[in-house]
Amino acid sequence: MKKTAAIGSSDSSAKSAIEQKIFRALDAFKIETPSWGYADTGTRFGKFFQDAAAIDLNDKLADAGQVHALTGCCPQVAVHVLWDFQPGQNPADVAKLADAHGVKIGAINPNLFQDQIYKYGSFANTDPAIRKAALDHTLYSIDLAKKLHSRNISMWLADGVNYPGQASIRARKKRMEDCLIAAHKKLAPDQLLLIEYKPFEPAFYATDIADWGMSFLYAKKAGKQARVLVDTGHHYTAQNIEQIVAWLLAENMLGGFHFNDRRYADDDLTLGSIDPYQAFRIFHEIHYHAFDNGGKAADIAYMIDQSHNDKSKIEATIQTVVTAQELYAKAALVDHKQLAQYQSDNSQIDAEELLKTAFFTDVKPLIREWRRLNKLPLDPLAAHRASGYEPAAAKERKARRKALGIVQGGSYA
Ligand SMILES: [Mn+2]
Repeated sequence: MKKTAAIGSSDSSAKSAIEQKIFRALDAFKIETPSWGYADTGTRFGKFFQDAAAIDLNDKLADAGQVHALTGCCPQVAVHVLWDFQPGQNPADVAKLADAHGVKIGAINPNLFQDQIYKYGSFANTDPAIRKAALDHTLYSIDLAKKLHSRNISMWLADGVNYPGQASIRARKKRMEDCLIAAHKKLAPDQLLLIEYKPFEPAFYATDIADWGMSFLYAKKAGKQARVLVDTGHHYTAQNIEQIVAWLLAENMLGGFHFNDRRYADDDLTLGSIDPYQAFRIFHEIHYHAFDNGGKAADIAYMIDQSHNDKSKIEATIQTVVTAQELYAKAALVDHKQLAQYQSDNSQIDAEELLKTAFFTDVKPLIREWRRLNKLPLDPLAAHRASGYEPAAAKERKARRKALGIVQGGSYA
């Protein structure tokens, strides 16, 4: 039985093979950070405010720039249209602002869940005027994305109903489809419409896009440029997420991820804090798919969607990114040829051990080496703390809040 060499092995060719796999994985791996992850966010019970939390888009982009400068793998920032753009704001100015902070605007997220008109849904609403308002905002978002050269329009449709009998589930499905088809028609040829799903919350009886199968069918109906977006927190606890990922890869329908970790529901905890093996298994399916595809990796948007109510937002983002790099690199260590052989032989223990060996390999020394070669800090979190960025931001933002009359208070998100 072939053994996977550990790092530090006397077999230098095996060591260099591991090094090559890790460096290649890290060179390719980019993950988008969310603008909202730098601002005060919380739970539905309350927010705990932080002096260093971003106040405006400039702050958010500055924080994202800090994360990218230290990690070298977060060149793009996802934005929410209503949280980040002022009405009538020139997109070119926003692009310039991002440039000034060393980042680019990434996925554009329309806001179809917060306005009062969306009490009974947006695209699935019975009222044609509300559906039109939702569609108009989506088309505006698509246009904004065109001007910002953003490829991904990320659709989080929180539509759903709370009580049995309240709505025709089939009629809601049809209205949702019609709006998605109308939105898809306005995409530029290089744009993608990513459709996110979630089993429950905010609706607690029937969510209109409750699982990956519904997202998949909506995407197929919408058109060729629609894909499924997998938010790792949007599954029931026992769900096998990597199996969903493998299916979507096989069907060329995986558009991207919103990464976060969870223990109970959509907890929005830091990636890898609860179940790092889960994220590893997802990355494994992606690497294995690339192996079977002649080494060509699927074009997937890796994004973070987390809410840090009590952790420092920038530190938590750096922690997430570093963890994502480690798990992606570990998953790249799986010997796919050997795995395929074990699978064909039904050698289940050997196959399983191959995954576990990769997972338990300490990739940190080689990731540090990759950082050194790329002129990045060897320890991004330590470098961030040493930079004094956060205390300075806290001081300046606290004073600016005071000058602007912004009161951090209230108990409801
Ligand atoms: Mn999400």
